[in-house]
Amino acid sequence: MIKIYGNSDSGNCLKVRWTAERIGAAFEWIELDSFAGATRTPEFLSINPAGQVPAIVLADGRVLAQSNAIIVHLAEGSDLVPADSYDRAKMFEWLFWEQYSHEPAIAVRIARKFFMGQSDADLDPGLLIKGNAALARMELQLSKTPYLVGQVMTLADIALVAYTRAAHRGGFEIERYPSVKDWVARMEGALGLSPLPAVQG
Ligand SMILES: N[C@@H](CCC(=O)N[C@@H](CS)C(=O)NCC(=O)O)C(=O)O
Repeated sequence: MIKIYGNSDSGNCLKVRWTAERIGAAFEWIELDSFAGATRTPEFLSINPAGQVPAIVLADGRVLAQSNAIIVHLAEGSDLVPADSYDRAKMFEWLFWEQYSHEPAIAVRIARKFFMGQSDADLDPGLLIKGNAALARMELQLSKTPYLVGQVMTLADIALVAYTRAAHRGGFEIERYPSVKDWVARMEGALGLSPLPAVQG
């Protein structure tokens, strides 16, 4: 059985959980509070020296970290990875883009504003600009195709929906991106997720 070390508040970790569930992999979820330093203990550092979740331990003891590397490994050979080489490369285009141009703005703003309670005045204004640019990039694609790579759901959609569905927690207005909003609802339906509640106050 695969062990998944994760934090249920982390989109990077949830994308691993959703992929494992979707492909029907047997797994044990080990919850670690990354906000409280649980990824920096000697025990966890011996699993992932980078001190981050998600990390998985395969049945034979091999370890894998980095959310998008993990989901690619888990979903190999499934319908979440396009057979066509161009479409597969497009999926990777979105996965790399997610880690460089989406997650560092949207996930970071969610963490600082929603989980750490920082005020807008204390936040780097560049996070809002970069996050809105990422949402606009997604809107451009999703106004043309129902999923990021085209007509069917791939790992790109699972990876990108993790923080996009929580973007309002970071102060982003998803209503400004109607195709993204519709896609989030479509993805939540496909993954069996309830919409996240609006943020109070
Ligand atoms: N690029 C990594 C990012 C992983 C990451 O930032 N994990 C955070 C939780 S979302 C973490 O473990 N932070 C704890 C720490 O750095 O001490 C991935 O996609 O897996």
